[in-house]
Amino acid sequence: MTISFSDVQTLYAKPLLDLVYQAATAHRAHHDASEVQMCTLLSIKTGGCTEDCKYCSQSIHNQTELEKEKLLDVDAVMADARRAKESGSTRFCMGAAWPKATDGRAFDRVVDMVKGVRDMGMEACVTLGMLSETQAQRLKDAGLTAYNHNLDTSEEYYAKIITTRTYQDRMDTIANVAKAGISLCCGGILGMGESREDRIKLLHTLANLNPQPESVPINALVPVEGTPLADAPKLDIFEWVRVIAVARILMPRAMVRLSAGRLSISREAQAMAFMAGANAIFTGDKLLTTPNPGSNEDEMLMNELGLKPRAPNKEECREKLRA
Ligand code: SAM
Ligand code: DTB
Ligand code: SF4
Repeated sequence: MTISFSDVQTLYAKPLLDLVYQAATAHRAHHDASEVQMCTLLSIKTGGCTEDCKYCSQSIHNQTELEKEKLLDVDAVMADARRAKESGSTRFCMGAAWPKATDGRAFDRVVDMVKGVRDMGMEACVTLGMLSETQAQRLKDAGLTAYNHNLDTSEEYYAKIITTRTYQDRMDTIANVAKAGISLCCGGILGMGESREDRIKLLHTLANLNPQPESVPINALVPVEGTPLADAPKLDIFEWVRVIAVARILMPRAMVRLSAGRLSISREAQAMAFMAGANAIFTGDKLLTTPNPGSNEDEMLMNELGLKPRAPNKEECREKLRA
């Protein structure tokens, strides 16, 4: 069923506490609201990306201080994945600064990484840029749980943030992921100077994807020195909460993931986000290239809020929910 644009507008404009209450209700109808999924990110190939995303530390078009790194060895990635599992993560996400996945030895290695993570009993997610249908099928055969490919913002604002590819390019990869039967992790970034209307358009597009994303990462811009967005105006934190709440209501079965930007978001605002239906975070002191709250800090926050890390083996339950 198509969700109309005006319905999303109306929802977004509700009094904040009514909106959060509605989101909390939707959250409780589909999930155990005392659980938060812990996920760990690893940059498996860092920097040197030819795309010109204005927010990104890894683009060759931006003058950032970043050490480039070649694609990591499978063994090094497995060691990191094992540590992530030991520290309570149930999902391991690997990111490569590629504009698109290219067939060959590097892609074969990523396939091996996916198999290795799945063999450890964790969910595996990768983000490798644009992906063809056959590449998606190979990742599916390796056991990949989800592919991360964000729409970032509205189609109109996208062209102001990235000029080297189009919204349609993103949609094509999303379709290839769906055709292969891989779950989609797809969300956006807030705080890039976009308008409220852009945020509503993004939510409208995400909610009308068929199938809907299994996971919706909500990133708050991490301003990186040397990028055109280094001095972007600060995001109003209640806009962040609104987006989380609307995402939860429109995509009730999805995992709503608090992704980049938590380091500069207060504990109180994060608590409100959990109330509004967020149920996953990235843990560990680094995202891909930028800092993240340390595990101790997150553990304290979870304890104080009475939240617990989601146990492994929940994936099957979600498969059933989707059926
Ligand atoms: N190259 C692949 C791509 O762009 O599809 C994958 C890696 S990319 C770093 C993954 C996502 O991280 C982007 O789509 C964007 O939403 C998010 N991201 C990157 N830099 C960010 C920043 N400085 N602040 C917030 N989110 C960011
Ligand atoms: C997503 O939406 N957020 C994560 C994950 N998908 C790959 C990445 C956040 C990256 C933040 C900037 C950095 O650390 O380089
Ligand atoms: Fe960064 Fe991904 Fe854009 Fe490359 S495609 S510049 S890695 S966000």
